[in-house]
Amino acid sequence: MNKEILKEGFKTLCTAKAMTKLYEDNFKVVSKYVHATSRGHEAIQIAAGMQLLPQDYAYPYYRDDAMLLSFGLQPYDLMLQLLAKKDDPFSGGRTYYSHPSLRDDDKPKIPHQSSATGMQAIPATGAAMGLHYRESGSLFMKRAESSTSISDFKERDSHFRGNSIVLCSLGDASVTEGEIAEAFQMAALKQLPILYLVQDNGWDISANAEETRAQDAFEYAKGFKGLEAISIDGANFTESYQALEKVIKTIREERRPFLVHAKVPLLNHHTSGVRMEWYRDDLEEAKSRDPYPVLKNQLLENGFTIAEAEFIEQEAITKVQQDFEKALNAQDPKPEDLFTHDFAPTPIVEEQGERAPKGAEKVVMVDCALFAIEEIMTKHKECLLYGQDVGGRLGGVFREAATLAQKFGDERVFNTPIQEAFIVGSTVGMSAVGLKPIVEVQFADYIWPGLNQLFTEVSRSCYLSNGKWPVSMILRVPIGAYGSGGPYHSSSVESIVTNIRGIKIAYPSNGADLKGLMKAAYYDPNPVVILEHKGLYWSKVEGTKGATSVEPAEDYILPFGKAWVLQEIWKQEHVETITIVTYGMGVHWAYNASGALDMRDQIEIIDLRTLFPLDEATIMASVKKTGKCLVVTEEPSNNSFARALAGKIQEECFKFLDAPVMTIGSENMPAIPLNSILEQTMIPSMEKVKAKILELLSY
Ligand SMILES: Cc1ncc(C[n+]2csc(CCOP(=O)(O)OP(=O)(O)O)c2C)c(N)n1
Repeated sequence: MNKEILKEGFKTLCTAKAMTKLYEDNFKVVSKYVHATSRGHEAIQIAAGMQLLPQDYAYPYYRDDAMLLSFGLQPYDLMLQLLAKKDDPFSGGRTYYSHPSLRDDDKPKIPHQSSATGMQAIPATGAAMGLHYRESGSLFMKRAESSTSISDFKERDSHFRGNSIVLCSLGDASVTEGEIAEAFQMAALKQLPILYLVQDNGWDISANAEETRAQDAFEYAKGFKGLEAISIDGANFTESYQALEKVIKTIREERRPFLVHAKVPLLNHHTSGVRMEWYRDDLEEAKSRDPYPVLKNQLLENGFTIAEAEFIEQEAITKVQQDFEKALNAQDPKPEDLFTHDFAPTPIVEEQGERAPKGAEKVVMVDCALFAIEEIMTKHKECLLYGQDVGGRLGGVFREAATLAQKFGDERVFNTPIQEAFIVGSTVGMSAVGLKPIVEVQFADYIWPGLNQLFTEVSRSCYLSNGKWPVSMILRVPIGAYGSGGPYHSSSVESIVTNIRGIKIAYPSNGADLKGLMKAAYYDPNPVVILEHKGLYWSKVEGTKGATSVEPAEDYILPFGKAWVLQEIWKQEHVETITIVTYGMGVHWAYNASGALDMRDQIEIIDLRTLFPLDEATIMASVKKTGKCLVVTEEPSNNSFARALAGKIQEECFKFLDAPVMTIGSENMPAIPLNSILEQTMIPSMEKVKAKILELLSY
């Protein structure tokens, strides 16, 4: 074993160990915010961390403070997060100790990962999938065509040429999470360059291995053909270093996934809040496996003197103490720091290009989306499209991706297994390696397994990394009821999605808007969900011809947050007027209802186009003019986005209102039944909207 490596490893272990001790000695001060330390896990963490390179991507978990030190971070850096200080290099005081996110040139890249156990496996595997795609060669061939700046790519090139790998670090108990299976499946299926490092201390929190698993991670990995696994003593630095050296070399060269199962003792508390003395019955045995004396002995066996080892340790202790004193005096964030980096700035702020070119054909809404994506993919090699059944054989169950695989190849347009969590969460990693994925869940009804990733990983990455890792992705979601889709192919989900902060949401009512918004979404550096009503895709539903549009030109782009007043009226003194605020299918119900009532000059209709950002200025100005307002939604109205909006309108326009702001939506039943009579009874219609308009007008 190389002496410098041993020395470096020992120094880092002593530093991490000294930090645990210092945190215990200063418990009152440091336990204001929760923390967990690596004590007992140091050897494997350091052995892994020392062998990663700046072009690699690392997803450490909350116990990996020793790994962070081995990347070159200083105790001071970590203590700034421990104390949630403003200059915490990871999150600016926003997230817990040892929850890193970093983009330093000289260190492995650390995309944001959440505090939810195991959930980083999917983003990490997404990053490996991104590397896999980049290495396929299709990206760089015609790079000059891309509108992404060349210097941007040059900067990234140094990371992608050669042989980056991804490290995903996990605790043993997190491996029983269902999402881990999705990640392993994809890594094995696509032979991705990722190392899953499982640190097995035999404990969940207080639940132990006997209670929580039928097999350990090493045995579990055997079920994934193509995922090679080894099991090692993670408390032995030399064994860990050498085993990882081989594994990492193999991944770098052969581009395939590995799982390293490292057995370690947990020698400190689970976290500062859950103390070992409350429930641990194995502490004596655990102490007998302490990695510290093992590594110290390895130093001595390799020619270091006791005095040299003690000197290294003493230096580490002194440094930790000094850094702590410095960190204690560091500044806290200011109240105004709360408000930064919820989103990265988008360049798309104005409507541009030709919306209705002369002589262009009228096309259905589904094709407007398809053509938008085709134009994007032609221009941008970093754009990929994946989801269930979107590949060449079918091109999407709505043919919304038809011909794309044929045009752009199976590397860029591909089917995924039925893994909504992976589809959504992998975009975090894809985006981290510089790609721009467009993904789909097949129906809004099946967004639920993906919602965890959308909320936990996708939506918070920009904010919690203090702006370092915005996630650029588009999630297409076919939504809405029509033609007896039944309880699992009809649901609306916008109230759930709009409750997730950190994402943008479009819900267009027509093809031209969909095309323009798709373009804006692509150039937006933030995550975007596009809700696409299935009943509008082909304008087959009666009264939805308006969703068909002259296809906008390639340069047409429609910014988020600009509503469309599709039916505008004058302010009137002697006639009752109302504003209808709506989106998606509601736009067609409202428009047809106002026509059927012959009240087009009494009813102003606002199509929101995007639910977030929301064009409140246009809404409020209209309601102040008309004096009455109806919000139309397809969702069951209780506790909905529409109700919340109605409340907000009421609050802001109260003095101008002649009636309460009203809402119409579906009936408040748990599901949309299959039977067509029941379906019609459940959801709104032009007739129901008509009746509601009359009720409001006569209030
Ligand atoms: C999804 C999720 N569920 C529950 C928790 C609460 N929790 C935090 S740590 C932990 C135990 C994790 O054990 P393991 O993965 O083995 O890591 P260790 O702490 O032992 O290193 C639990 C249940 C969480 N953070 N995320």
